[in-house]
Amino acid sequence: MILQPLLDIAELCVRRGIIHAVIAPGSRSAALTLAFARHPSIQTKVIPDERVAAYVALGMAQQLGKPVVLICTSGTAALNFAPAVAEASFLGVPLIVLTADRPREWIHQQDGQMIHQDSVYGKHVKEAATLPADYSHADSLWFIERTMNQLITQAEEHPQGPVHLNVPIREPFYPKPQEVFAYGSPKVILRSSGKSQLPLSVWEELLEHLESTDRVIILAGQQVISDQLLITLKQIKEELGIPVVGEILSNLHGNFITHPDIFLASTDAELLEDLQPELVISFGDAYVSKNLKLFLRKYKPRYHYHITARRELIDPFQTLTHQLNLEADSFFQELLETLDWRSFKNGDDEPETAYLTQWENAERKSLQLIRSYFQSMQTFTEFKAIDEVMSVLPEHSQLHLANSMSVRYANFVGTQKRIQVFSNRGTSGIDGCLSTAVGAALTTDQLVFVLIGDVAFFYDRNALWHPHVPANLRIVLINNSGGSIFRMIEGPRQQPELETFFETRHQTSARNTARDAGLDYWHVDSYEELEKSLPVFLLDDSKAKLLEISSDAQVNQNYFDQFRSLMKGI
Ligand SMILES: Cc1ncc(C[n+]2csc(CCOP(=O)(O)OP(=O)(O)O)c2C)c(N)n1
Repeated sequence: MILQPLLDIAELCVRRGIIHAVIAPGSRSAALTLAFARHPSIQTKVIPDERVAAYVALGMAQQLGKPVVLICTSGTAALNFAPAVAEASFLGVPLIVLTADRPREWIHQQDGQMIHQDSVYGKHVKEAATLPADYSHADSLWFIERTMNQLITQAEEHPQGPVHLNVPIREPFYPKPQEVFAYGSPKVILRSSGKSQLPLSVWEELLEHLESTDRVIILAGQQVISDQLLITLKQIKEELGIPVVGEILSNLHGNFITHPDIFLASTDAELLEDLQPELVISFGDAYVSKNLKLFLRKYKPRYHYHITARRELIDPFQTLTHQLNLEADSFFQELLETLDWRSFKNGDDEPETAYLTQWENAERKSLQLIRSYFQSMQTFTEFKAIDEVMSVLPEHSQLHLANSMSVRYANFVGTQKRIQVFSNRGTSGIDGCLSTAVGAALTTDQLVFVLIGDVAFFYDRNALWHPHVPANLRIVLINNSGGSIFRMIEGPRQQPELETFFETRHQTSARNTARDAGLDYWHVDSYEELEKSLPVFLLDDSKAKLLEISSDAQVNQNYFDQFRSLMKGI
């Protein structure tokens, strides 16, 4: 039966500029599926594995900066969206999750595909609502329209995030041939808010703190950064002598300090004291570097301002003194203009750069260290193989870094190129790294590279099991036959259970997966083979590709240990 209000949900999404939907098949959700599938302005992708579908939607929404709709049937289908919903929540990605449900009087009545779906995602959605199972009363229609407008607004407002609409549907599920299938005219209700302004006293206090010390750093967490903000940060560095520090996931693209994970591993207390800030201004999301966290927790700044739209106080270094609910672009622009004007007024032409020089020296030493480490390495290791791959990535491509060692190795190597780098660091799960990259590749024309370990890859193999695998996807599979991170970190590596209980060693190759999914495939285990395959792997042609790089876990461990002791001596 056609449920007009559900057709109108699709129409409302279009009216609010939401035109992408990822659908996992099911019968109870048929009304939702048809509403979105038949709408001429909506682009749909059908993905049977709900966990994959949700991560693909996450990858798409992250690219678009707009919500993507996710649809599934009732029961455990809805639970399988949960990992990606949690990631979207912590990463700040907008998703509109529509789950079909049985009407609530059927719970515990031994009917199939029925679980507790009300608020099934808990605190991982910005808002959740369940519709009444009645689609005819005028008040129901008013509620549905208003609620859907509210959910879209919630998903889009910063910090963006997922929202959930649970939709109880009674049989019959499918329209009869003679039924009229026509979209209505749902009302768009917009909620708007003005630009938030910092109270003058807070602004004055910040300026006072800034002007009382030369030891200020700007710290950039994970984010997609705007070109305008990059220009502003460069000016802040050059005109005010303030170091701008980040990681590969901060997307600073050269010119800044991006290897703190190397030089902050140093055991030289004098160096670390020299780098200790008085004032930190941070923005963006999570950091990969443990060394950065340990450094700031030990060498604490006196003041720490964090710029974010989030309501929770965010204090990963246990140093937070102020959190400002502002947009980073305009905040740093205003900061630059104000400080420039004040130093001009005071006749300070040249900025004090001694502190900046200390950070830049540490950065330079880190780059020298990693270059000479790779130059002297003849043996085949995954770390150097990753360096070689990263050195040939084309400008204006994307790099998705899977959790585990991939994101860590890549953070050590870094990049100076204009490559957008992404990673599921909201919750750091290994379960949807490939699917997220597939979603991104479906949404951009750029080449999308994903650097991924074998456990994360095989775990998420269904990312390639649907008809939408895009030609611009390039998978670099770092196969060391297990979860090697466990032999890199203190704790598991010392246990006799390492291989069986932590690494989960295996002998699986991706050859058959590549064949099943119709990907071009190469397997390499030497630098010669890697160099030979890279030019073809990089070709921007009509087929997705998988490059499997095999290496020995013990050898990788030995060389990584060597790198670690080099870092300590920096
Ligand atoms: C969903 C989920 N389950 C378990 C973990 C814990 N975990 C972190 S890394 C890892 C192993 C990853 O192995 P692999 O992808 O081969 O990468 P490598 O360690 O070899 O770099 C595991 C199981 C996790 N992060 N996410």
